[in-house]
Amino acid sequence: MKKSAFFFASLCILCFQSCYGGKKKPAENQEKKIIVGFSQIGAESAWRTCNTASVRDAAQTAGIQLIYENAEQKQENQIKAIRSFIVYQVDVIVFVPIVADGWDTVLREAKDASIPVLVVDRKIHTEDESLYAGVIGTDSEEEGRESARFLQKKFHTGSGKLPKKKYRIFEIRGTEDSSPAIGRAAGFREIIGKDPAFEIIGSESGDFLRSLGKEVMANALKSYKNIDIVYSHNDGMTLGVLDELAEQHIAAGKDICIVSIDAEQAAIDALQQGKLNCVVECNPFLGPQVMELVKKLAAGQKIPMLTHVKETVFEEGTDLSGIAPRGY
Ligand code: GZL
Repeated sequence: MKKSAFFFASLCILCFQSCYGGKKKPAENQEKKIIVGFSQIGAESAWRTCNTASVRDAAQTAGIQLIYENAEQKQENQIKAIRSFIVYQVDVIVFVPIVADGWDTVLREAKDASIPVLVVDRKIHTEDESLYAGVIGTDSEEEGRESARFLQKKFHTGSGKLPKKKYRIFEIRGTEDSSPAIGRAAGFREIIGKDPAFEIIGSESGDFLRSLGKEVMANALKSYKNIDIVYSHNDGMTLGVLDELAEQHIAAGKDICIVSIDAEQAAIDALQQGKLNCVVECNPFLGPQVMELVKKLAAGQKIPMLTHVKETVFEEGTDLSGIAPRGY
């Protein structure tokens, strides 16, 4: 290589190192610290904030260096963050996909850089499963089915006797095109859609936000007569529903039956006060299990393609006194 070309190439590498720092080599006898790039959706709900804290605390406990990027609810920010992790040559990339589609290109770049990717909480749609090492999260379809099973129990259907009129359900969905919104809608319909005692009269997205949950509920009350049931995809939006019903002097949990998902403390409190009828748990405390999987990936080991965390259902009319503090 000519001297000038060599000089130019060296200059590029130096500039690159100064921009991104590049991975530091450990001192002789120092154990190499695992470096993880973590792209999180943002802070749209108490669940998300708790999930972020769980991952960050677990990284600290495990002695893993975490480079944390908050995408502020934008997929393009997540893609930029993943690209920066690749340039930095992290050992493992961990990300929560805000929506299910649109990840193949950047995940192929990570694969080409031989950096394993762990998908956390939400899922992605891809034809090429080799683009990620595995996913650990919650079973959104089952959360939707559990919500439907509670309604069947409460309204005594499944026994063949049909009510004089169908029970009218209004659904408030989570973030459009996100795997929890898709899964919770599909799981719910798998059961309710086959039950002639119910009809879903309307469905709008509240984007997992309390403010939009309130707005969507206000619009639904204007647009539909006799809503019997509200099925809300997360507690944040449900708290917005409760805000709106209180303003309109509608007795939540009595005039309208409400089923919600997450099980944050405020929702459990509302359940115990009779303002909610069923709360399906969605577990945000994924941090410790994420770090166990990270260690395996950093050591070049395989991990399961899918790990679902355990979840439970809290229902009215059962002993609610024993519910442990939710931690968020
Ligand atoms: C579900 C998670 C959802 C929660 C919401 O796995 O992605 O996102 O249900 C959160 O509260 O905003």
